[in-house]
Amino acid sequence: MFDINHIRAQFPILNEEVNGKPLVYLDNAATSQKPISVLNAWEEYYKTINANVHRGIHTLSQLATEAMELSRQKIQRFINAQHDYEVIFTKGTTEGINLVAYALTNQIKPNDEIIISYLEHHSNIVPWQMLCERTGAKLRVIPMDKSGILQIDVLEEWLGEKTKIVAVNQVSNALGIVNPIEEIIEKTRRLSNAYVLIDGAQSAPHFKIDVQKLDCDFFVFSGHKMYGPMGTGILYGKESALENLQAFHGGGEMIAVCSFEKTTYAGLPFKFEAGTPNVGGNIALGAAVDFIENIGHENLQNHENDLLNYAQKKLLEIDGLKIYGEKADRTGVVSFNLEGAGIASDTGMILDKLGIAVRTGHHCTQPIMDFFNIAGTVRASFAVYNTFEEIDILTEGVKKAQRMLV
Ligand code: C6P
Repeated sequence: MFDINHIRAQFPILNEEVNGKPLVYLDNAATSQKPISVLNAWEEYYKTINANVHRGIHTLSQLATEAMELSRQKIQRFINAQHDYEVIFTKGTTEGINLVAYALTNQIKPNDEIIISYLEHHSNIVPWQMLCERTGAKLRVIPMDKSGILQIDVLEEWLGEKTKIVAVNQVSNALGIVNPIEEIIEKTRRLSNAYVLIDGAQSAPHFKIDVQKLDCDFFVFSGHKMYGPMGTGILYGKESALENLQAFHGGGEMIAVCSFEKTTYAGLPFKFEAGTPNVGGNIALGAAVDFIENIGHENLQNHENDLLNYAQKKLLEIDGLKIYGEKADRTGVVSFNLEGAGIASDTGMILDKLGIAVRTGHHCTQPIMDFFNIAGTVRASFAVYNTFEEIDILTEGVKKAQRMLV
């Protein structure tokens, strides 16, 4: 049974008022709100077992270590990784991608190729550009059509011996478009020996993820977008792919033996977890996984699809409103502009006065904005606690903005 009132009751922030109006939080692609169970898990850790992990013989350290490793196992099951040591705790998607891009450096030669797509967030563009600068490799970008659909046929021609990594997102944060990653992975496997990295920042909060079925080498996502705490994230890597990577950060816990002459590295996952981790955050991320699994992926996805369809229908009733990527398969996001209403942030500011939180601007995807020849969009993005009434409030707010601005 999907009970929206029961779900909303778990999010204290949803009772807040903003600018004297009940909060309508539609900026979930930027970060989701956190349920009580996640807040409690975090607080309980600090109140009862706060200690450093993997370092102490004393009881608290062991309890903290057990709790964090339990969370790693939950995340392993959540994404269906084969081993828990394939799950690396990070600060978020950005750190996960930077880690892989840096740690691949010694495997890349001048004129090797790295393939990304037009629909990437800056986090899945810039680390690869930096890798190209370090190594002399070339960046190739899968083009898209006017609807925002990736033209993946080019891969038949592009993939080959020179391709070293294909890095694409499963869902675009700017437009909500669901990309055909299964086909991209199949082509990559058939035509090259390249690694595949999937940026799952916008898919992990919405879809059931099965990294073994996908057969990707790396899958990265952020905890804070899936009801977990800020400053948490996951890099999944297939054991063989992770073993091939050079170390990223050097420091405590990532060594086997350290001397001034030579240091050898610890095994997985510790080789990639230098320094004291975000123990409380990582434990609370496990509670976020429980929250999603208690609702059930099917319930969550059905509700979010209904919200998206309803929002699209209501917003398109407004004359002069254009949705970007309207014709593509999408999830969780409606990105739009009002004709003649000036810049997107003007609409965003009016919505904010009405208690409605949306994101405006380029959404860290400037190439997509350049493609559509716009400076930005207004983006409403949904989570499982959003309601149809909130979409009605958004629609009325957008109409009001149109009356004021056009
Ligand atoms: N997108 C948005 O409002 P971090 O900041 O590391 O948690 O996630 C980076 C990132 C990478 N890839 C995709 C597809 C993303 O959507 C994001 C974060 C937020 O759209 C903040 S810019």
